[in-house]
Amino acid sequence: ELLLPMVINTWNFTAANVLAWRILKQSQGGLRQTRNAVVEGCTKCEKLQCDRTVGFGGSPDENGETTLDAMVMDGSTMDVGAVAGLRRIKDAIRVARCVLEHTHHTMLVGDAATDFAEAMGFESESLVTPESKEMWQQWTARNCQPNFWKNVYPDPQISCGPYNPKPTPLTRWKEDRARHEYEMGHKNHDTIGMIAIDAESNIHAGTSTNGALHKIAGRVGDSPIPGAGAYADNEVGAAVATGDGDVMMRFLPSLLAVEAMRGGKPPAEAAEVGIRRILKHHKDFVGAVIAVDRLGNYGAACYGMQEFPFVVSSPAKNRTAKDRPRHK
Ligand code: SD4
Repeated sequence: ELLLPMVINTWNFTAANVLAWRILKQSQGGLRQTRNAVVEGCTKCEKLQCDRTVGFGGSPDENGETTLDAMVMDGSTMDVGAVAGLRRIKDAIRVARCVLEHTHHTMLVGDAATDFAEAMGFESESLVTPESKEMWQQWTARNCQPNFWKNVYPDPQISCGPYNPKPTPLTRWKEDRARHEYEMGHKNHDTIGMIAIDAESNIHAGTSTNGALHKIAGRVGDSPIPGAGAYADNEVGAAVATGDGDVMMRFLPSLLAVEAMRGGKPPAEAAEVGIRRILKHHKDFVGAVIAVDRLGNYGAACYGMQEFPFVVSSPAKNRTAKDRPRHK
């Protein structure tokens, strides 16, 4: 069975997969298109604001602003381009690509990344939408419900006060996020992570996200960090991760998965290695890893979610596959 070329990505982000697959198939004739496939596939999600967790107008931070994290990694050269906390630019992964192709650096952050993007010709504009403003207002309004906060801030003047000044923001963030995740049934974490492999086993992996809900301004997740959000090595394969980035980035689950495949594990087991390592230390963690070997065999593992859908296109398959249910 022919498994290559292939495009695989997290969640039900089918439109991104379809576009990447179309680009990749144009590679027949020797032109390597895996980079275009991953970058333009993830760009599709940024434009569609997939699940409102990719692209502009989602996951507003404490100041009401949306910032973007993205990365692209080339498994043949081991080059990486990434942006973190990118402000006022919608095309996060295209800017990450510019970091890869036009600099000797790996990652640019914040306002300076915006300056770089503008120098590369990207338009700067607000990433706030009426919807993200509403999300932010609801979040801040919720912080003013005296009952919810009375255990955290016994003084009703503080718990129900104006949003500024900000008392112990970390505590508030954790409490509010826990409550939100309960309400949403863990719908918080929806980064796009995509892997494209051509017929010669050339690999690119990439990610794009607007990060986590209810974050302090300046927070960066796992997605732009090589080995955490994604990793690719033509000699072995690639992996991408999605989930609670604050925890995941401490364990580099994508690197763990690739190294497990290098050690001989099949992809599904390799993906599990990353998840299990995190679980040893964080029982309440929510996340998933997809792993693909250089021949196009793939597998995934998830924890803390009912199911983890992902999308695959290859000569053998063009469908949405569902991973096994959560591990115990
Ligand atoms: C982050 N990992 O910034 C991202 C969020 C996410 O699926 O949704 N991942 O933590």
